[in-house]
Amino acid sequence: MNNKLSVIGVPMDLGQNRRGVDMGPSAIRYAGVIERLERLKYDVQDLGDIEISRPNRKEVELEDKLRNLKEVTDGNEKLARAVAEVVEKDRFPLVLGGDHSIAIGTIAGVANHYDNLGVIWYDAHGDLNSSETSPTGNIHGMPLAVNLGIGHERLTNILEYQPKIKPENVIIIGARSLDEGERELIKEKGITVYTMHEIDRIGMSEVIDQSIQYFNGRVDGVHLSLDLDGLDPSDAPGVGTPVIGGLSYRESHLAMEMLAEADIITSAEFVEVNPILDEKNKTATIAVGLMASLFGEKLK
Ligand code: 6HN
Ligand code: MN
Ligand code: MN
Ligand code: MN
Repeated sequence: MNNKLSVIGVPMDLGQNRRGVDMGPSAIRYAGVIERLERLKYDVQDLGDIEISRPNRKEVELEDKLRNLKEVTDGNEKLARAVAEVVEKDRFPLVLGGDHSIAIGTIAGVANHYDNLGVIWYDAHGDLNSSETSPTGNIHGMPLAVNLGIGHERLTNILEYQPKIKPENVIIIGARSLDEGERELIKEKGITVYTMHEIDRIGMSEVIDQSIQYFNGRVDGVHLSLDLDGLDPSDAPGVGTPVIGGLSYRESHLAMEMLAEADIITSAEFVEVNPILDEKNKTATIAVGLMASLFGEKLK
């Protein structure tokens, strides 16, 4: 694993309609992320937060059926440039959200440094909507589609290239809430999805083993996009779109440790931590625990 990490916070809450997730980066820092990673002997550089401009109006606005399109686009442009700079310096970008719309910027910043970037999308949702299929108009339900080149041109064309990733290089883990249009897209593009049903049947250990084997020889980097709502709300209550029946902290912890052992992750983001909806910063604390495991923390 690259021993130089750069941490970027993204106080973004405009990709959905519940306030508070913009405080995710503060909550995760408060839970001790920097110190924990330094203890693991990483050279950690905290680049602070990307500046997100607030909409100059009272009510959230739909443009082309997309909520806060301008502010979400602008924030992701800035994030993409910051992430690209980190990758160019051969450092590992670790991005703290913010709602999941920020995966548009993170992956835009990472993907053109690889021929075949693999993506693990750890989430209760597919985030494969577009304005045509979205039930909400919330851009945090769209970033995976955007990265595949599907969606509003202003979003798909960030950093002026597209698509960022190929459908055969994506693995979704933890899905249990997919909209109709998302299910159709998964079929049409042949995207690999481990739903909760499959994870229950074969176990997380096998899911991660299969994922590692699948990526082996096929990709030249793997981005982990971890939405805390992939976990069950009993473990991670501080999220805006909780879905019952999710992954436990233990399963998630195991997944991170196996990814660390295989040493395949080259960039990562942890998103959707909402301290206003949380219980005593539990979700941010769990996020930091998962990051520590991903970066190699072990008991012996
Ligand atoms: N997330 N599928 C729903 C929508 O509005 O498109 C929920 C999306 C949730 C997105 O949690 O990152
Ligand atoms: Mn998500
Ligand atoms: Mn989600
Ligand atoms: Mn551990």
